[in-house]
Amino acid sequence: THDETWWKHAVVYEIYPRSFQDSNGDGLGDLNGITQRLDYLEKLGVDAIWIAPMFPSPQVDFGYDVSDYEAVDPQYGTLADMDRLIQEAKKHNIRICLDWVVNHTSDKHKWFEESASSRTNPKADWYMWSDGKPLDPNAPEYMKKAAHDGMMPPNNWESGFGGSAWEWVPARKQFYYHMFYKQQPDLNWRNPAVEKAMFDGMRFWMDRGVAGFRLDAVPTLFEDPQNRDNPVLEGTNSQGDPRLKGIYTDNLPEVHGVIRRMRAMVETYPKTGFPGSRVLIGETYLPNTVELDKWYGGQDQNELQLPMDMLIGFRGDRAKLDVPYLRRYLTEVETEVHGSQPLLVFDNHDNVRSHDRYGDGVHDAAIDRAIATMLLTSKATALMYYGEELGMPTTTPTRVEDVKDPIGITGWPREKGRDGERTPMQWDASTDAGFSTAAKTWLPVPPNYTTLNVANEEKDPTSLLNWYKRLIALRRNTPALHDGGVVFVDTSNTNVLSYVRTPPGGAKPVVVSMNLSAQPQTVKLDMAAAGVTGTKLKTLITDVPSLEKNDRTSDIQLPPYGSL
Ligand code: TEU
Repeated sequence: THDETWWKHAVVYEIYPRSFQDSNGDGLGDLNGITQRLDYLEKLGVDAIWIAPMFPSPQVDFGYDVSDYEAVDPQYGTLADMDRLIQEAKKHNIRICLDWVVNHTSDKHKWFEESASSRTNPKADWYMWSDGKPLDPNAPEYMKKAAHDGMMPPNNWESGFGGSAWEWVPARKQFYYHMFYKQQPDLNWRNPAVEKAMFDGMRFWMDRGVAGFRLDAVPTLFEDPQNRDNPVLEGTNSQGDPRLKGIYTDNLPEVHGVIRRMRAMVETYPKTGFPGSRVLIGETYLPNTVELDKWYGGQDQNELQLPMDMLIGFRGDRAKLDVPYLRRYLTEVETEVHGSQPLLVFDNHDNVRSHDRYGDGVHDAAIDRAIATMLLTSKATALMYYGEELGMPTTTPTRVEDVKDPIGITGWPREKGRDGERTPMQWDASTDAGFSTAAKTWLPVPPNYTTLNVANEEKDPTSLLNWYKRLIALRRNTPALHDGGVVFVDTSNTNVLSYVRTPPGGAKPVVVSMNLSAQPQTVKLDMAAAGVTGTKLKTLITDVPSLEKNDRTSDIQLPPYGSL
């Protein structure tokens, strides 16, 4: 039934709870704030929200360091607030997905405190403990820096957030492994008790009506049991340490067993709340469709419904809307992974916003609309990030003393951290952009909030917000935009991305065309190449006023970054 596969073609909206809406004037967003904004989300047309971690946490990594998986951080509210959010969201037809941090816990989690207390306690094997090796004067600096009592880390593994991935604990005279900050010790997934504890936590939330999980940093669950050194590549990483190839720390095949068991557990768990399957979304960052296919479970389709690959766009990098590349990419995700449901994502809380990655400073508004067009006219499930629908800017701190993200503090000035993409949501032109009433918000509101905000965009028929709303509504009501095949046409044109979507069962095909260049283009749409003959076009949506009534398939004048 339609409900069974609600997550296919859905629009999933990521909320960074710290920055969405503050309901109690402390300068931090909270769960009641999200509840207050459900009307907005429903009108936008989202099917589900994914809330970044709102569990109790020392907030070293702003919630990605969880100290209790079965409660709510008092900064964000109470369990009763969460229950109410789930119930209220349901009235708005919105499902709630949680961010399940599977790779590691906080070092303040009671599991870790127990595990770190001795080598013999009942949780001694819940984390990745290892003896050190004697100090080697030729070892790289980052390994020597981690030495204690004349002992160095067991190998060269690096934390993704800088320095050695090993931290010494005097009580055990051993090191523990942390893929991220040292306050985020990695769990030992070879221990069945760990799997059980994490699955129990998922059941706790499913009982409360949660409709799915986004699995954080899931490719790094397993490490080489022999602790072999990762191969050293040329050059240095963003923290200035040697670059390594993570063959012994990343994407180990054992992870797929866990995911298969998790999928089966989630699927067979008694239904609560909403009809339809619960969804597993994976933060998988996959390099190619061969790897992507494995995370779906290949032929069996028994792993993640929605692994994300992020081939489009990446942290910090200025990116180009390269038409041949996009054509290849979209073809691959739609056709080469056993008919799986693709997931498209441009923005999240770890990467410079697409507005800034792709913007050229001249055509930013049209570029934002073209990105929305691509996101919402593919058959993919669309993952979007709060503020993306407004064209909110990335506001990176300019002084190290203002930085909140520890990556930015340790990496300054080479790496300025992720604060820029986490600024408060811009609701209106009042104090703190309507986000809060506090004298000081946790991150400053970008100065353009007085003009760029929800209230203004709601009033402006040409705004990005209204473009998103119209596209989401159109996609919902147009079978060709969410089912059936795709044929790319005019593939010799390297400036214009055009495709025909042909739904099964005789519904009308839809053609999408975007000029992804800064020069005007004359477009010819070879509909016959897509097997569509003898038709006149009828415009469904365009941001080019002169094409509102277009019925031609040739001689179409598309201005820079125009969408039809
Ligand atoms: O990110 C995992 C991840 O792969 C990061 O290394 C990401 O590449 C990095 O943030 C880019 O600078 C997840 C969360 O999304 C991130 O916010 C957390 O900090 C991280 O896990 C640790 O839990």
